[in-house]
Order: sequence, then C-alpha cells, then structure tokens
Amino acid sequence: AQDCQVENFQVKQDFDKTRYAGTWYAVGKKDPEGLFLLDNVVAQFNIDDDGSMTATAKGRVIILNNWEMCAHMFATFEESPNPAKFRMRYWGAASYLQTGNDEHWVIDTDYDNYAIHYSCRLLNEDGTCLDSYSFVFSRHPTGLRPEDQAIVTQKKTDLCLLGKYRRVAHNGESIPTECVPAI
Ligand code: AZE
Repeated sequence: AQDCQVENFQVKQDFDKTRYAGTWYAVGKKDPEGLFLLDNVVAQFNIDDDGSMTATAKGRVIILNNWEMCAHMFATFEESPNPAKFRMRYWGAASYLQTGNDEHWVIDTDYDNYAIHYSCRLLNEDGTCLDSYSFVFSRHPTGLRPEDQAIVTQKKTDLCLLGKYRRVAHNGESIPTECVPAI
C-alpha cells in the first residue's frame, strides 16, 4: 500500500555523486506550480576539487508576456546525512531567470543510462506533497532504453506521480540557437 508520504520515499542507496557527474538529458518531467523549464533541458553535474557537487542546466523557457528564451542556470548542492538527498541553491545567468533553494533527491539511477530526480517544494499537513517537480534523465538524448522504462515507471508510481509526467523534446530546429545543446 502507498501512503505517498514524502518522508517515506526511497532514494538511491549509497548514492555516488562521482558516478552521477556528467551530462544528463531530461527526457521526462513533472512540472511544479508556476514557471518552469519547457524543453531541450540538459543538465551537467560536476564534482569540484573540494568534493562538492555543482551543476549547470540549460533549457527553453517562456517567461512573462510570451518571451521565449534559453535559461542558463547554475546550482550548488548542500549535502545531508543521506547521500542521495541534497539541498539545491540555483540561479540564472540573467536576472529575469529564477532563483531558488529546492530539495534535490536522487530517487534512482544506474549512473550510465537513467536517473530519476524528485523535489517537493511544499508539503501538505498530512505529509504528502502539494507542489513537486521531477525529472527523468537519460545519458542518451534519444530517450530511455526499453529496459530502463519499466524501472522508471515503477519509480513514478512510488512517488505518487504516475501519469503526471510529460515528455521533454530535444528539437534543436525550433528553438533559440543559444539554447541548442551541443550533442
Ligand atoms: C536541475 C538540475 C541541474 C541544475 C538546475 C536544475 C533546475 C533548474 C530550474 C530552472 C528554472 C528556471 C526558470 C526560469 C524562468 C533540477 C535541472 C539548476 C528549476 C523557471
């Protein structure tokens, strides 16, 4: 039985941030309330010399009054007693982009092909999530391998978010050129 309590969501055991580093293509996403990355989302995770994790991300966004642009974002991660649960501070290269301080949980990954990320921004009083976002990442811009799809579907179910994801397109033709990731 599923209680959808955020505190009971399982994350990747013995998460290894070094193996997580590198490029991840968002191939699926569940949106939070408000503005969010639309498509062509690519994240690059790095481990600094001091061992701390940082990231950059690019993606197409439409900001107020239908302005389409490429968001270039930066993030630093604060560790917690659970190696798969981070606090992510993030900001944009330009001031009109978003800043924030979100949870960043790695729910599952095999490091080489897929990863599923989760962030609850606001809890309900009963411990379920009121406002969350989640990315399904792939090492391959073309999407998940068939053998990883069942695992990811199971994890979406565990997060009580099955059916709430959309596919994230990677279509360099129809987007601002500064947003076309170097594939
Ligand atoms: C994430 C992982 C890699 C680093 C970052 C990520 C999240 C970025 C956003 C950006 C939102 C921008 C908006 C601009 C108008 C999770 C992909 C920074 C949530 C809405």
